Amino acid sequence: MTDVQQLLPCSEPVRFLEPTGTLVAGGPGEEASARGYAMPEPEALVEVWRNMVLGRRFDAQATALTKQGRLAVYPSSRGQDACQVAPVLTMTGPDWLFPTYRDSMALFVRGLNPAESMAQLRGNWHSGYDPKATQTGPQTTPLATQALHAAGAAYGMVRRGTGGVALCYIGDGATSEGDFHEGMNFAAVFNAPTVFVVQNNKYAISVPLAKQTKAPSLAYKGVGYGVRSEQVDGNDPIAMLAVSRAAFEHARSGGGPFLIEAHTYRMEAHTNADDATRYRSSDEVDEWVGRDPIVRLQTWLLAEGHIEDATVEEVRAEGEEIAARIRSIMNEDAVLDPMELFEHVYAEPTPQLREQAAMVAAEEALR
Ligand SMILES: Cc1ncc(C[n+]2csc(CCOP(=O)(O)OP(=O)(O)O)c2C)c(N)n1
Repeated sequence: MTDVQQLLPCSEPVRFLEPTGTLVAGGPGEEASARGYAMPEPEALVEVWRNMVLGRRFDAQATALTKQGRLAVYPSSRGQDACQVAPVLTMTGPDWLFPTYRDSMALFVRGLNPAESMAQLRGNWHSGYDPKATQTGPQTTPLATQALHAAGAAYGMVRRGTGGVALCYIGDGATSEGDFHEGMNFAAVFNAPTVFVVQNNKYAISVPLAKQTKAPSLAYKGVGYGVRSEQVDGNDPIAMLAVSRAAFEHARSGGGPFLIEAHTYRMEAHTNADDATRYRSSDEVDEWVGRDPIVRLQTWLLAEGHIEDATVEEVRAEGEEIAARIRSIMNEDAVLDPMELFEHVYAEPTPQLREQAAMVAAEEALR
């Protein structure tokens, strides 16, 4: 293969498992095999399935908490479960994660304490967890800024010789941002071990992909920077794990960054504040519900005897316990100091800020 061919994605999204839950006849194809994407072992796939089931229960609970006024906002990743789980399970000790607002399920799978990870979505604090202690950047809302954080952190890990890889999630819409360009370019030029996972869920709020890009696949955006790139069926958990493993291996072994475009779909609205029926049809949603990544893998695991009906019931029950624990955590009111509003705004507070802080302090004193 020429250098350019080594960067190019497969002509079709990599797929191991059909939406019906049977393996693709003849395997994922010559192109995918030539790129080294190998069928993962069943135990790893059971772990992906288990985490998807638990992650989805977490996601459903978080959505319910918005309806109960316990969370201010929640961007669901229901339907994107394979994208949220497989790359995170590929991470090892020295690696760092750089998530967006959409990636709460990934944080849950990473093992973050929900009381801390949900503080921001509750509107209590900028980021409730300690990025250094958890090796996880804050969930960024300014689109694509995390691409710069990830590329910089990855380069820092090379300089320090930690052997770590930075995993960066990003949305399809955010690949139109300048920060995406700068992050990709920096990572490529400095050979920074960064795995960019573009979750192409087909919409940037109400803007469909066709109004976002003319690129035949978002993976081609990586090629322009000299970044090895791939497109994957993001609702096929087997393909997501196989390609994530290759991407991490490529980055960790000095090959530089890797871009994965995961073709997937956001089954819920953009957030609880959005009405998705205004810009997409229920037929379209139903079609994607039929490609549910959990049902797909579960069907195959059951058919192959890697799990049993009892395993499904056990994991379901575990999910209910987790949901109950999250409810009780989130039903407790956090103790907040309103004066914190004025901290960390400027190194030297402006006169206006001091005046406002004095007003709030006076009101608080009357309580
Ligand atoms: C720099 C910036 N511009 C605009 C917005 C407003 N905004 C929030 S989410 C969003 C759509 C993002 O879509 P995408 O990147 O596809 O991610 P998804 O929400 O689908 O996960 C926009 C435009 C923002 N948060 N930051």
